[in-house]
Amino acid sequence: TRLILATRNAGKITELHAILADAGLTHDLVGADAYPEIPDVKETGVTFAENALLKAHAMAQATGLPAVADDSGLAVDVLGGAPGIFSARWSGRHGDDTANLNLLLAQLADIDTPHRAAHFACAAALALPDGTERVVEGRLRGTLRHTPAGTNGFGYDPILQPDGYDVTCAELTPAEKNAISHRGQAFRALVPVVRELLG
Ligand code: ITT
Ligand code: NA
Repeated sequence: TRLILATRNAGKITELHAILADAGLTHDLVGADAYPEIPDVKETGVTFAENALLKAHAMAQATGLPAVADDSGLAVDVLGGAPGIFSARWSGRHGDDTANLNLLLAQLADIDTPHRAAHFACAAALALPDGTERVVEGRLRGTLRHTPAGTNGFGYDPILQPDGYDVTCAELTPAEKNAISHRGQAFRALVPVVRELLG
């Protein structure tokens, strides 16, 4: 069966293929780029879960196929949880990872390490064409570096050092990151739900 990955973020798609295959999902996974005619839904939700459901439902409705979606971001304690759902466009330029990361580092320049706690959050949603929906969440807690390190991953990976590690997410291998990440946790929890609803 075909299962649509309702995202156009290349970093997410790479991770989702690995996470879902490792979890034993045998569905034919197809990214949103296979459907260029389907417009991106407006992310009008106020939580990761709401936005993930919006994206999954839009794709399931438009294609008539089951879809999973990911809404995710970085929540910084000292910023009251920002950038949060605005992580992809924190600088004003949607998807400009470098600009977003650099703006955040500038905003936190005077904050010292004990006060740089943050976490990645991911909501993983499944929607069926009949309107059935499920959503689960995962988190990865850590501390923000002052200087980026590492070239793996995407987004804010070069500045988040997971708790218990002395490297950033961008210095982990893809397999190491997926084993502990917000996205890995959320989508591994979604797999039994996919199996239950799709077979
Ligand atoms: P889609 O809506 O098409 O899925 P998007 O990039 O707009 O793509 P989001 O609105 O969920 O997706 O934004 C997620 C942003 O949060 C992403 O651009 C990164 O900046 C950040 N982010 C999410 N997961 C991350 C991860 O694993 N590592 C680093 N940064 C991450
Ligand atoms: Na979003």
